[in-house]
Amino acid sequence: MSYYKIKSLIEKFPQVNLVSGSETPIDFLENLSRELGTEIYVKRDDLTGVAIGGNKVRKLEFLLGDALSKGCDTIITTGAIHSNHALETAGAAKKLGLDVVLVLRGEETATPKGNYLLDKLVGADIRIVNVSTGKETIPIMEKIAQELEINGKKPYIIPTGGATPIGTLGYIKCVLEIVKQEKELGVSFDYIVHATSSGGTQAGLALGFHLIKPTTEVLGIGVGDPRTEVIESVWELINSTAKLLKIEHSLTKEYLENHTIPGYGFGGYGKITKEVVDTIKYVGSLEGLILDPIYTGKAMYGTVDLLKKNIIPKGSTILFIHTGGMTSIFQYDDIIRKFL
Ligand code: 5PA
Repeated sequence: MSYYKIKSLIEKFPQVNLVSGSETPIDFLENLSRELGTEIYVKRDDLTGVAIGGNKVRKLEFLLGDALSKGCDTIITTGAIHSNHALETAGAAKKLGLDVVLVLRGEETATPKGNYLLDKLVGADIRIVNVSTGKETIPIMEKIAQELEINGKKPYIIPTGGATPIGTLGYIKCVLEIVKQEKELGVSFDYIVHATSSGGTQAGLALGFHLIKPTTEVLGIGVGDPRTEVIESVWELINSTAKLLKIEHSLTKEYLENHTIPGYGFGGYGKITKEVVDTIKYVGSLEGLILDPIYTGKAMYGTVDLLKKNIIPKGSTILFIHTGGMTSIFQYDDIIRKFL
């Protein structure tokens, strides 16, 4: 399908401009490329603007566009206590003059630190709930929405990570941006590599490249969530987003099974090991680029390892998506210090 066809389909959806300067840079990582014997570039989606930046801002351009088009005035969302998504949503909602309620999974007694501290600084209404899964926060958000409605408010619920077809449009739009930047830079990426969790980033990139430039392989590196659940949610998002766009696609679940890479979760979400800290130091000392310990540090470990194992062949041109999350360094500083 042509670039312009996808562009015109996406433009029909309500959206707000949140990404600073409307696109994020792509930088060549010269020292890392020399070390790894390949051409590796980074897409600076950590610089999307709004709070501390990150991949959620792209999804929020469409999600908040949808909320505003429906006349909503209060955004409700959820995540772990240090969720990047929750902070980005709070920052973006505030910027647009909307109220925001964050339902965060954690302990009432948690010390405000990292993103939880920043959530307070952007003035979010924070409700800490002692539940362990994202699913359990759905009825809690629905109840808050009902209460708000009784008080004359118009709430809009965004699920974990903004993982909806509307949110996924943000990463299809990002594919258009990358393809345009490829032309400007005179490169063609063989591989796109990124951290995957709630699935919208991977669904948007995989569907977008499949439609616009199918020779590019999109690899989602699992960062600790159960792999089968990630594949299920990415698959569901791909199909529901294609339906929303009223288009056919020939991506298969088998493609996702081969492109959702296991083995780099290091014990699960929020677990940080020496290998992850070493990777952050390695990239930091070669490029002055700071990765985070929960998502991008693990995804970069995976990228380097896939190159070592020749699963990504040496000499390939790779675009690593820096999806943000840097503040978790300050959340997990005690653990990180142990591995310095
Ligand atoms: C997150 C997710 P997806 O959720 O789109 O798969 O993105 C994965 C991802 N990088 C990658 C960073 C920095 C992320 O924060 N974060 C979640 C959050 O609540 O912050 C959704 C889990």
